[in-house]
Amino acid sequence: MSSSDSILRLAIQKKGRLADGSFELLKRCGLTISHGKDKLYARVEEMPIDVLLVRDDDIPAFVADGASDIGIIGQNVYDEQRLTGDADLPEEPEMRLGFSGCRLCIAVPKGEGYDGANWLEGKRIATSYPGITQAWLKDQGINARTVVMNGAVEIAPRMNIGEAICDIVSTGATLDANGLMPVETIYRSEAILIKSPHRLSDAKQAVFDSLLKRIRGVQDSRE
Ligand code: PRT
Ligand code: ZN
Repeated sequence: MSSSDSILRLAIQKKGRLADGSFELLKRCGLTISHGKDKLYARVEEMPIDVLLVRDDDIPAFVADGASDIGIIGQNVYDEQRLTGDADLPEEPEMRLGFSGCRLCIAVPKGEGYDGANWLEGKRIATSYPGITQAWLKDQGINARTVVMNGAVEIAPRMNIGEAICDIVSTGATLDANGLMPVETIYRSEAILIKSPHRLSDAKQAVFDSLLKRIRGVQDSRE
């Protein structure tokens, strides 16, 4: 058996709002990783696991393709790619991990007479999450256009790109600083563990099972 058949590959975010929680989880699992700042790979010392350090947006496709066996990703990014991307992703994550929590909110300029979801009828909503936003609009029976922006969504109303936005909110400070107020919470997210739909070799499956056991142990000790 070649080593690539027995070493489990885990993709995590290299740097950002998921990275700290992901490294912390591994540490609490009793796993040490040697990780150079500019490296793409790190190796877990205690178990045959290679850690791929990448941009979060790339993780679902890596896992769908089997380039990585498992990954840690924000549920928001996962569901958006599931709804709008072409990767073949299972509907249910393997496990919810409880960190990097946030919500997706519709927000409008302060002082707008927002009086419920019908206010959005016929309007333009700027967002990086057109899939999740349109799914919610459909559920509400509302027709509105989504205008896709990949960053700085909060400036859209001022630039007259949209009458409303739908973006990630955690403290609400960003909305407030931009003269916006949240009016609907349409989605709640946290970090999730996802697994490739491709069958793992027996050796990898055994490593995965013992990793899951360690993660469950960490989560039980928190409750
Ligand atoms: O470089 P890379 O592509 O890997 O990272 P990224 O910049 O795409 O993502 P990153 O690290 O910012 O976020 C990764 C994931 O963390 C997101 O997909 C969410 O699942 C989760 N998360 C948790 C957040 C936040 N909290 C958050 N506050 N993601 C983004 N934000 C941003 C939000 O976009 C807005 O600009 O923070 C701002 C709002 O924060 P408040 O506190 O002002 O409300
Ligand atoms: Zn990203």
